[in-house]
Amino acid sequence: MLRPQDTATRERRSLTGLWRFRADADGAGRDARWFAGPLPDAIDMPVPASYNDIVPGRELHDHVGEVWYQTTARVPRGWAGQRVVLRFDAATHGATVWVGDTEVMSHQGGYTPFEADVTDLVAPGEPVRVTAVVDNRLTWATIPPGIVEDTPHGKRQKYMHDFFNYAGLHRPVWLYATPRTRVHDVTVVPGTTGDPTAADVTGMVTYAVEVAGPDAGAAQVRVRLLDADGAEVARGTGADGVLEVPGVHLWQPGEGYQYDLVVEVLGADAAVVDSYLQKVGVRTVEVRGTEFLINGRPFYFRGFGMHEDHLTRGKGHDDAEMVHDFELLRWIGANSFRTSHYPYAEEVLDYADAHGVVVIDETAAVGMNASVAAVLGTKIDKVFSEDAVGAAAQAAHAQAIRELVARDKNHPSVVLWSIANEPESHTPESEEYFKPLFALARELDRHRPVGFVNVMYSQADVDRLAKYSDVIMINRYHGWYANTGDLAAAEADLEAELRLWEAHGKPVLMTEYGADTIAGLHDLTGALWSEEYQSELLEMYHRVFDRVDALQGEHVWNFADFQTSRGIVRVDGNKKGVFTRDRRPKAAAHLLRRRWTGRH
Ligand code: BDP
Repeated sequence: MLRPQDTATRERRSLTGLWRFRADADGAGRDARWFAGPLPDAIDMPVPASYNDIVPGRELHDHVGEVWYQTTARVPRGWAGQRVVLRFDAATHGATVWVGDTEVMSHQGGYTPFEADVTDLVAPGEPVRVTAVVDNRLTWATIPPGIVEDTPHGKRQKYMHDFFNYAGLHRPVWLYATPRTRVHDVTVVPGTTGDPTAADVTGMVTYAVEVAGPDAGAAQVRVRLLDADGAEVARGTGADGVLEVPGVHLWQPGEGYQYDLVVEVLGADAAVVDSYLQKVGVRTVEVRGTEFLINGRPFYFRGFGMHEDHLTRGKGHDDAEMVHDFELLRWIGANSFRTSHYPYAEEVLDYADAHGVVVIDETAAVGMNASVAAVLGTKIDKVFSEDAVGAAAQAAHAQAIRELVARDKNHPSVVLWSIANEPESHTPESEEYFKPLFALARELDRHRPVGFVNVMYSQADVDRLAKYSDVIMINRYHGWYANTGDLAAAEADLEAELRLWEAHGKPVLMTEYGADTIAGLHDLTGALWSEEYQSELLEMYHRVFDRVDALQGEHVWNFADFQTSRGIVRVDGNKKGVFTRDRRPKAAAHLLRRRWTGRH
């Protein structure tokens, strides 16, 4: 799905700012038609932001069910005759939207965009009322899954994953205008002829353009590829084709060189009807034996599993926080991260593209594991069954994969899809559930490797899903959840385990390793939760990593401390960050910086 843009033929208006807001725990608003007029008894709520921590107290923090958002926007006068679209970059986890009194769309899935053509419902120059009801409930039909319990004390949301169920309008909302006949979608697949490591490489950019609208049938497509200085390096006509770029400037880790593909729809008189600008990074990705190759060269992942998580705003996108997080990644010497455990804001991927940061892009399929759930305090009997994660979840999961690939397919930073984090993967039921989902991801994108992240409860000797993955991604907590405090035993077990995974003959990535650490707690006797223990544990892992050839990457869990649900194994959230929640370094940050940059 294309992002809104300002071009010669397109214009967008951001609806971010303060919206009117009201919680609706009893679900009264739909019957009472709260969309049909000014939202009654509303408070101010910033968009984008999670609503949970804006108001002090438990009520909104622990709210289960629907909340209402409303704003009024004026449609620019200049949009007369254009097609007008209303787009939400995300509503977590589901939403229904009205324009004026008319319901225009519903969407499930908290981290991907959705939009509706509202041309007939708006008048250029006039104000329009936009109302959205957003539902934070997680059930056995949602990704991620959860359980809503009706108790004598009210509704309670249980979930099996380890991050707080922040909700609301987390990303920008847009009104935008396009010509009626327009570029509907663009797909680019970059490649090279021959060896991408050669001195003079020819880039091959395969493109496909979809045109929609009343005159789509007669429309012509023209594409021009411009280099970063604006010079045209290739052009093509027709809705699809291949552009050759001799002496191509490759996109690479650490250098986010991108071309601009100017896509134009031409009318009968060859006049430009619509133009859209698609960034293109030319790079190749390949798994060969135990190596992960970017542009034909082995790439070793250094970085983190992260979270979209900040004080006050929760999962709300913010450019200042985003750029600061990327600057911290640069400071520490990270070259990559995983969008654990859901698709991040598109702004994040754009930034990664532009700065050569490598991304493992993950769906929101997390918490499909009874053993992990038990550690976090929720008991479930059988995860993969019709009473829990069954056909309904699988359909939602397939849709989540479709929407992720549709949104992120053109990002050069994305080199690997992760279709789930830590599902149970040793039972026949889990294999039956996942087999079609791996096939779907491969069918949707034939050019990127696909994998999932394995959990410690489904080790190499029993796991049934690694065979469907191009890359082995594992999260391991030797020295924390296993061999707690005993780093010598942990070191032996970790190495033994990695040797088993190595036998698969595929690249192995450690996608999580770490220890909870209270910033400022110091101890010289190996005390858990101390800054010293976190550093010692990471050093132990690094010794092992440097002995195992198939190991192609290390992502520490986590970049920063983050909020979770209440529980006796969490102290104001998960403290495995190497930065605190307000981004101050723990001792481990300096250790990682030394390892990853060679600086002392
Ligand atoms: C893994 C999960 C991650 C948790 C982490 C932990 O993938 O979401 O936060 O462990 O326990 O199970 O800290």
